Amino acid sequence: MEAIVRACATEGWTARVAAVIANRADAAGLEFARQHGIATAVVDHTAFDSREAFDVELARAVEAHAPDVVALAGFMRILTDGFVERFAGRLVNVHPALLPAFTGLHTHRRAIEAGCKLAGATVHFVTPTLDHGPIIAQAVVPVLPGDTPEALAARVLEREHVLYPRAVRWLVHGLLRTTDGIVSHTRGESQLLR
Ligand code: NHR
Repeated sequence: MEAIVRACATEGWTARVAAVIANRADAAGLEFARQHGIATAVVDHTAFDSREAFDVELARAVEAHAPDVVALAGFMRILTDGFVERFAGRLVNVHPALLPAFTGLHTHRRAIEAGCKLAGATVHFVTPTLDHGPIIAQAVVPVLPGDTPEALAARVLEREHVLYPRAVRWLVHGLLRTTDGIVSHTRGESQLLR
């Protein structure tokens, strides 16, 4: 999230970050947002009886800012179909694995245990099926001998901080086209970050 805020400010995007919204009042990104004059909101999922009820309120909080793009950044609650469909085509996530491999949690440990020599991160459109939306961009890193999940996570995260702002900028600037579930950059920029 911080990388997106910084890229937006320093790269002259024709956009601004309208709001930072969290489900936890102690999310570190909220303080960062306040310090940068960005509106914040908290929708506490523990205050709702169901995922549907939480997502209705979350959607209300998001729509209050009329965003063109909604970027999940460290957001850890699985979203209902209703929420995802409402923001279809403008809802994106960065997942710390080379999708479609290693959806879900503990991706780095699972990649090491599988003996993978490559790992990475994927920016994708969010669809109702978890970690399954059309792939916008991927970054690859090596898995090194003796890697721990923590060491691999740090290597991947460093690339996520380059990859995700770039992908969000493309979306904001209308440079992406999706055909039959395949996302392409309209000017042919590489969607693979090495
Ligand atoms: N929602 C939908 N519908 N589709 C996706 O692809 C989503 C999503 C919500 C979040 C981010 C994803 C990640 O990149 C994301 C993608 C949380 C979980 C999870 O199991 C899974 C994937 C992701 C985020 N969450 C648990 C839950 O019950 C809670 C886990 C926790 O609180 O630590 O929601 O990592």
